Amino acid sequence: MNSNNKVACPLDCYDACQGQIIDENIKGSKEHKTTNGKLCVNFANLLKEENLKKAFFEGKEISLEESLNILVEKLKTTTPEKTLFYKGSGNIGVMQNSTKNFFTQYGSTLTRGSLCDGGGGAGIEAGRQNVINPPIQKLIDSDVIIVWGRNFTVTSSHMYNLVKDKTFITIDPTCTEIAKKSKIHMQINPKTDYELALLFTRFAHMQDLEDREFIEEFGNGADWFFDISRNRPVVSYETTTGIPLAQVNEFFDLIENKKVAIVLGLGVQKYFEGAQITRCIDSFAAFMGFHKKDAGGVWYLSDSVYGYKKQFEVKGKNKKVSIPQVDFGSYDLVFIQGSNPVVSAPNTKKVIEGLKKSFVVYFGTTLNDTCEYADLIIPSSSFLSKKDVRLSYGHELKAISQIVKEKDENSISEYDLTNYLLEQFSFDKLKDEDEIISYYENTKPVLDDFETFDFVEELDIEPLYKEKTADNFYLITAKNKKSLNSQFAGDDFVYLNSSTKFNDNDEVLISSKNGSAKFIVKINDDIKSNCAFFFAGNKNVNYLTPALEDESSFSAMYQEVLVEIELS
Ligand SMILES: Nc1nc2c(c(=O)[nH]1)N[C@H]1C(S)=C(S)[C@@H](COP(=O)(O)OP(=O)(O)OC[C@H]3O[C@@H](n4cnc5c(=O)[nH]c(N)nc54)[C@H](O)[C@@H]3O)O[C@H]1N2
Ligand SMILES: Nc1nc2c(c(=O)[nH]1)N[C@H]1C(S)=C(S)[C@@H](COP(=O)(O)OP(=O)(O)OC[C@H]3O[C@@H](n4cnc5c(=O)[nH]c(N)nc54)[C@H](O)[C@@H]3O)O[C@H]1N2
Ligand code: SF4
Ligand SMILES: [Mo]
Repeated sequence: MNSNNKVACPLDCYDACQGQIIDENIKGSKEHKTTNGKLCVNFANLLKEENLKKAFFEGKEISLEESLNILVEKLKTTTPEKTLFYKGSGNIGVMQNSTKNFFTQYGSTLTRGSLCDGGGGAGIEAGRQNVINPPIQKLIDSDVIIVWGRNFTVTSSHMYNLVKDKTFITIDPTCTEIAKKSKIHMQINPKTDYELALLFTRFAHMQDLEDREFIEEFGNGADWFFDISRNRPVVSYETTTGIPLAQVNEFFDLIENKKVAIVLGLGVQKYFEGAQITRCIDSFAAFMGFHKKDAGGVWYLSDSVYGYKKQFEVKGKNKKVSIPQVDFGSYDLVFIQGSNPVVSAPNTKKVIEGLKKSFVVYFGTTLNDTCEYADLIIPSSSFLSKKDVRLSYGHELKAISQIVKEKDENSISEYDLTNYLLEQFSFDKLKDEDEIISYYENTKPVLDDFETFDFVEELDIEPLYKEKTADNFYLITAKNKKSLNSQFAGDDFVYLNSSTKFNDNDEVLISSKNGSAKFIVKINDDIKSNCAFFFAGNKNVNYLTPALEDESSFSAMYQEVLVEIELS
C-alpha cells in the first residue's frame, strides 16, 4: 500500500476533514469521526480549481526563480518597517504559519486581531481564561442543542451530521436550514443577543432553574450578572429583541432537566461590543450550569493551537496594525498570503485604493480579485503537494496531509519559501519539516478546563436599533454552502424579504456611512424583513462595511452598520 495517502482538507471550516486516496480518488476517511466517509462540495471545488502555474511580474509571466529574486531584491531595498506581512485563511494548515517567522525577523509590520472570530473569542476568554471547546463527545451526548448565531448545517455540516437527531433551538435573524429543522426558531433582531441572554437569565431565576452548585463552586460575580438582567422590565425586551415572551417560556419547557449544548457562531459577535455580547451569552450558560457537565457545554470557534508549543515563533519588536484597519497604501511593500482582501476585508474602496499605491506581492494558489492589484505573483504549491497538519476550531480531531501529488515545478510551499528567504537574509533556518509535522501529529494537547468562571458584571453596549428607522436595514452576512469565503461560487446578490418594497431582479444602490455599491435583488422570505442579507464572498458587500476595529480584540465588526436601499 502506498503510505502517502492522507490528505487534510485545508479549507477554513469547523469540520477539518480527513481525506484518503482510494483508487486514485480522494475519499472522506471513515475512521475520522467527524469526516465519517464524506467530503463536501467545497472540497470538490477545490480539486477542480485551476492552480497558478506561473509567476507574474507586472502582468508578465516569469519563472519562479525570477519571482523569488525580485522579492528578495525588493525586500533588501525597502525599509523593513515599511513592509506589511498580511496572511489570510485560504489554507489553515499549521505550515502556513512558517512565513511569519521570516517576516518577523526581517522586521515587517505584522497584523493583529482577526477578520473572523476575534471579538467572540475575547468575550469567552474574559469569562474562562481560554477559548477551548468541550470534547465533541459531549455534544453527541447532549439532548438539546441551541444553535446561536451559527449556520450549523452549512458551516459545520459534518459536526451537524453527528448530532442531527437531537432537539434543536435556533436563535438567528435568518430562517436558516437549521432554523427550519428546529423545534423553536427565535428570529432575533441583530445585535440584541445580549438582551435575550439577560432575559433568559431573568426567566431562569424566576423559575429557580439556575445551577446554584455550579455558581457556588466555580462562579465569580454571578450576583452582579443577575443584577444586570433585573434592571429592565421583562416586557421591554420583547420589542427590542423581537422575541415574544411566550417563546421564552417554550424555550425553558424544552430545556428543563435536559443536557444542553450551545453551538455559538460568528453571528452574535460581528459588532463593536462583540466580546461583551458573547460573554453575556456564555454567562447565561454558566448561570444554568451548562459548563463542566458530563454532556453539553458551549462550543465556539476554539483556539485550535491551544496547548501546542508554537513551532515557528521568533521574538521580534515588530510594529503591529489591527487587521481590519490596515491601510495598504501606507506601506512600500505588501506581502499577501492566502487571502483575498479585495473581497473579504472591510471597506473595499479603501483596500483597492491602498493596494494601488503599494508594491503588492501576492503569494497564493489561484488567481483571485486581489491579484488584479498585485505587482508580483508567486504561486504557492497545491495542498496536495504539501506536508501539513490541520487542527480544528470546531472539535479536537486533527487531519494529516501527506504529499500525494508531485508539486508543480513553478510553485513553492510556504515552508520552502520561508527557508529560502531565511537563507537569503542569513537568518537561522526553520526546524526540519518532518520534525514539525510529527510534533503536531503526535502531541495531544492538555486542554485544561477553567477553574473559575468570571461572570460579566457590567455591560456597556450601544444597540443598533437606536439608529434603526423604517427606511434602513441591518446588514447581515453569512457563509454560503457553495463557497468558502471568497473562494469558488460567487453570489453577489442582496437578499430581501418580500414585505420590503423591492422586487426580484430590481437593481438597487445600497449605501452606508462607509460607502455604496450596486446589487441585484433576490426576494427570499427566509430573510428577516428588517435585514439586507448577503453571502460572505459577495464581491460588493464590503464596500458597505467599516474598516474599524471592535472595542477589545483589534478585530473586524462587519455588521456594525445600517444600510439604505434605493432603486438605481
Ligand atoms: N460552506 C461554508 N462553510 C464555512 C465557511 C464558508 O464560507 N462556507 N466559512 C468558514 C469560516 S471562515 C467561518 S469563520 C465559519 C463561520 O460560520 P458561522 O459561525 O456559522 O458564521 P456565519 O455564517 O458568518 O453566520 C452565522 C449566522 O449568524 C446569523 N446572524 C447574523 N447576525 C446575527 C445576530 O446579530 N445575532 C444572531 N443570533 N445571529 C446572527 C446569520 O444569519 C447566520 O445564519 O464557517 C466556516 N465554514
Ligand atoms: N462582510 C463580510 N466579510 C467577511 C466575512 C463575513 O462574514 N462578512 N467573513 C470573514 C471571515 S470569517 C474570514 S475567515 C475572512 C476570510 O478572508 P480571507 O482570509 O481573505 O479568505 P478568502 O477570501 O477565502 O481568500 C483566500 C485565498 O487564499 C488562497 N489560498 C488557498 N489555498 C492557499 C494555500 O495553500 N497557500 C496560499 N498561499 N494561498 C492559498 C486562495 O487562492 C484564496 O483566494 O473573510 C472575512 N470577511
Ligand atoms: S466540510 Fe469543511 S473541512 Fe470538510 S471537506 Fe468540506 S470544507 Fe473541508
Ligand atoms: Mo472565518
